[in-house]
Amino acid sequence: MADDKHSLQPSNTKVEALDIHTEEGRDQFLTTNQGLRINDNQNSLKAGERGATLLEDFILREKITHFDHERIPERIVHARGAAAHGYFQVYESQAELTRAGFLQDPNLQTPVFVRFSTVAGSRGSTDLARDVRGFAVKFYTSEGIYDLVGNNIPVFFIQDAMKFPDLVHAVKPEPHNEIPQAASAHDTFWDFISLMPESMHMIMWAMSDRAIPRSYRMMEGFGVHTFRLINEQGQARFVKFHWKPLLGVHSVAWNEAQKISGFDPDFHRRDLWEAIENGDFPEWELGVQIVEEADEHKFAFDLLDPTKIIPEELVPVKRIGKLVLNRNPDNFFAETEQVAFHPGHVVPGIDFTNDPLLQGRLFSYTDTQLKRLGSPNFHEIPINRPISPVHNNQRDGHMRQTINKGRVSYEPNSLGGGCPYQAKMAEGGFASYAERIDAKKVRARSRSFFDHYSQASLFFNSQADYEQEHIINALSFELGKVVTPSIKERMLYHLSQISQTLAERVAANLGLKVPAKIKGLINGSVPADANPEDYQPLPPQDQQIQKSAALSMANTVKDTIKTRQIAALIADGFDEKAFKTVKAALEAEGAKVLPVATHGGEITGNAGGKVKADLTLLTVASVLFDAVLISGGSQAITALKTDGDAIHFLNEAYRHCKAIAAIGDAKELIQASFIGTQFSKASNQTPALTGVIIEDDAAQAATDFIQAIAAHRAWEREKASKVPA
Ligand code: HDE
Repeated sequence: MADDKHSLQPSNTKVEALDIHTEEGRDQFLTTNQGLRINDNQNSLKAGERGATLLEDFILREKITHFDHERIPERIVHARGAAAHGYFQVYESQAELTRAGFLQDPNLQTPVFVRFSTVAGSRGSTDLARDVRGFAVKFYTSEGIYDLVGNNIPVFFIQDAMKFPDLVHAVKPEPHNEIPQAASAHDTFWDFISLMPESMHMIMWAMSDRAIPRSYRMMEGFGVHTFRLINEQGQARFVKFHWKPLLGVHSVAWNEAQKISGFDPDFHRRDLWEAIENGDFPEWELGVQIVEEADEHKFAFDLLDPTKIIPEELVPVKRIGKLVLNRNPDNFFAETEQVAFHPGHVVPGIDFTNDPLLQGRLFSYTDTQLKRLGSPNFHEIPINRPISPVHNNQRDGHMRQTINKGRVSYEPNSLGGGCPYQAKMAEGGFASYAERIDAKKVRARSRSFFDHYSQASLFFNSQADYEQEHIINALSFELGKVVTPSIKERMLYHLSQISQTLAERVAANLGLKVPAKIKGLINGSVPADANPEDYQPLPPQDQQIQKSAALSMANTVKDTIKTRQIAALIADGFDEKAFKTVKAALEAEGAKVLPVATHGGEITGNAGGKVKADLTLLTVASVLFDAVLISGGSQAITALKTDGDAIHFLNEAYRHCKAIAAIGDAKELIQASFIGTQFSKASNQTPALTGVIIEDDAAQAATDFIQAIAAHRAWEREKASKVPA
């Protein structure tokens, strides 16, 4: 009888006699979920070797039943995400602003779990979709969980939660054919948007490069809504939350984003994971914009309107602490998938405002977790458990983990000694901010929410030339994919309210004219027959900001190349000395130099040294890197010059405005590529050659290359030349 199933173990598995009474011994064996050791995991129980499988096979049934139930509903929005553990530490006590415990002590590190996400695509979609990114932070504070559930864009599409299901239905794949996945470039989205003028500010952001980040580590985060901070004395102030990445805010090019989606749909997820594995811990500073209660009405926009920012020129962002992500999850499902955020998870000292979008969110998130995680006990899933103790009289329910003791499950009680008690404020009890309310019950929107274009214009006008160009191209791409002409026309009208140039440029690309007027706008607050000019109270001139430097990514941090991925194109015979010199210089600045070779295995340099090439031109593409280094070596350059993939690699990196360094005879490879055509045209100073370093001296090349990589992209090249790649 073949009962010694150890003999079925793969031959390289070491099987030793273990003491089954030790933990180690017990851990060695495959068991059922009831702890029964399994003797055969290869064959189901049959009526004879060639017979039918028996219903009796409880081991098979348990295994397959569990498998059948492995999937839970994905998030209706933000389904695709990646997350990491870390900590938050305040720089100095914020007691003056808030009584929140985790914002008091600069020596305290509060554990956090942060999940980044795209919004529209499903779980298996691509990271590089043009989309808003979620930026949700769970703080495990000693006073309970605090969730700051924000986005990488500081405003939102709609002003009232009532419109959220419509917005999401419009952007998701169209219901009749489930097309397109993870894309807003289709009729239903733009149909809805073109009927919602309040979305125009957000549209400017979503069509900008903010919607195609280089990395989760290089995006800003925003709480979006105005919240309240309340200090020990009960004094309240308005607050907007910001996350500022220390590596700066950077994006990729749209053409690049589309290609990355094919080459590596996990690009952002992998980037986050690898940075943390490499010890390059992503960091952000928490910023606050504080507005005194007395100043609530001093702005040209309403603080409660989530389609508006507070320009940093009006209220500066004060950086009060640092977020560091330093540990990857152990298990994607257990942590990243099961984490349950909720803007209503607050701690004493942080409170809400009447932003009508925020108010709706306060209901939605618990509801969605009940559906998605299946039970009101989702707070007991390890990733959702507060570190502070939970004591209440809630009981039972699906998958209850806590074993509550005793017979008392009500309050007030005397049988349980009155426990658990309510906490007074002085004992850390949460008491909602006693905002004075004296109002009629209405379904309406305040007129102070009606200016839909000023801040959209502010955003567009604040962009650098090349950023405006990208917005024009993005809108032309998206509306170019729209089939219904009236939708495009409505959008052109709205764009003309933001910037006439913007509207005309997009119209020219679409082969349409900008309409002077459009009828029938409906946005829930504006009568269908209203003339837009009648209902847009423009802010007083002295309160209008024409440009805000903080809105342009051109003004971001550009002094570091930390964690940048540099492709070193090599082939046998490469110039080892130059390669080593530049590699050492880049690595000293924290960049990663990754040899990309003509073949796998070992590549032999011109002095006989060997480099292991994990990446080859067959497996990777330029879009997966920030910059390209070619170290020269005549034999290598001869091989690369005749390799179509190598030439394409260079052309494409050039098209996407990346830094390129060629040392010594590597210049020949540059000349064999499209970049060579730019040399014949002009001198080294032309914008077409910004960020292209051609040098004989490796040390000098390294210095110039580092500067060019830190600038992130030489976007001025886009204007100078059109590249066939
Ligand atoms: Fe969300 N949102 N949202 N949202 N949201 C969800 O909750 C919702 C809004 C945001 O990584 C859902 O657990 C409504 C604004 C992030 O797990 C759901 C409204 C902002 C995440 C939901 C909004 C966000 C979500 C889906 C309008 C930026 C991902 C799954 C009233 C401030 C969190 C889930 C994660 C997730 C509802 C608007 C950010 C359905 C009803 C504005 C980052 O509950």
